[in-house]
Amino acid sequence: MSTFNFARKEISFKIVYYGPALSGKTTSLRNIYKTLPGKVKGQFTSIATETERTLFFDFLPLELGSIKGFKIRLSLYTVPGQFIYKLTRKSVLRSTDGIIFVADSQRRKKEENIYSYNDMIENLIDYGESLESIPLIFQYNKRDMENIMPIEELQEDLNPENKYQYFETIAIEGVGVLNALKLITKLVISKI
Ligand SMILES: Nc1nc2c(ncn2[C@@H]2O[C@H](COP(=O)(O)OP(=O)(O)OP(=O)(O)O)[C@@H](O)[C@H]2O)c(=O)[nH]1
Ligand SMILES: [Mg+2]
Repeated sequence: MSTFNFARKEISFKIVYYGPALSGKTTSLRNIYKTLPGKVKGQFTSIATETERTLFFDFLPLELGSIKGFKIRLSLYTVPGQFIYKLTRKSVLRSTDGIIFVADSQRRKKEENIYSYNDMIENLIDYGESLESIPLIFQYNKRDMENIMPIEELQEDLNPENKYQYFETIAIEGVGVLNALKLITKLVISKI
């Protein structure tokens, strides 16, 4: 839920990177952190296991320019994709203003993508929310890998009515990641 702070003239938005385990959510956030200039980004916080798997969440605050005298703050989060962290995923998703669903393009991840998408929808429903009110876009990630599904197949699995925009991304190289962030930012801001 976007929050207005009239005293400080700030508006804050929360954006969550959702998706199955190892799809590239943390890598996307790290790349954003690496790419953006110092004056825009705050500290990158990652609560992860020794093997770099997200344990609770990653967090990156950004401070963009002003709109009509209000400073725009973004809080970017990633959920832990591993199956066992279902409850943590749900709590990270709470009160989000926008979602970037990071799907893994590898064919062997087909079912996991679909499972994760449905898990996200269920969590939103439990919070009394839906995609009618929360902007969503897709990152079809790992486009550099072998044995990946064509975009049409990913669309059919996750976005069959083509309701949401998507980006083909290679998070380790930063390809498409910033464009996805720009679009979701535009969508959440335009909602207010
Ligand atoms: N080849 C390739 N590897 C990628 C890409 N994006 C991420 N990876 C690799 O995939 C692995 C998992 O990436 P993470 O970003 O940690 O995945 P995650 O979605 O945060 O995983 P969880 O925290 O377990 O949910 C890492 O070894 C990354 O380097 C990509 O676009 N291409
Ligand atoms: Mg992660």
